Amino acid sequence: MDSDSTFSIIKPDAVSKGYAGRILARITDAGFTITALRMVRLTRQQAEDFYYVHRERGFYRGLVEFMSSAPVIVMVLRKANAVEEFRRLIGSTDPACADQGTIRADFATDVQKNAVHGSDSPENAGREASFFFPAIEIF
Ligand code: 3AN
Repeated sequence: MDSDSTFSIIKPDAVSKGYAGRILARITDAGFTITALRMVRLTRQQAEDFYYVHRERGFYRGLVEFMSSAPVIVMVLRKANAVEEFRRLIGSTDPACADQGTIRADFATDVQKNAVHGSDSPENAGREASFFFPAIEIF
């Protein structure tokens, strides 16, 4: 995956509260193109595998539980400098610290139920996108 793509998840909290449409509008209004999208309910095993890098962290069990608790929307997004631009759009991990007008400031509940995921590097974006989408399903 090139550096102009990133991977995102609209998390169970935001999907359950009916925020998905408004979050997608924020994303496309900010100039991102959606190049892949699907709604999926993660199994516990899939959530464990996706967040494997965090397996030693105290919040790992709770995170796996939360991410497999209800459907999510997974997607690949395209824009120049996508990873950095998207992380700016979503704001800090903890919504209490997120800048005004960011997606997490407006839609997240707390540091775990923080509405959206955005990849932290182009390498991880490629790894995370391929976890959900074969190359033929990324337009
Ligand atoms: P980000 O998603 O902003 O890159 P990471 O990669 O540090 O943040 O954390 C991955 C996910 O783990 C977060 N999106 C959040 O759901 C959860 N998380 C991170 N820090 C905490 C924490 N201190 N307590 C509970 N959950 C957390």
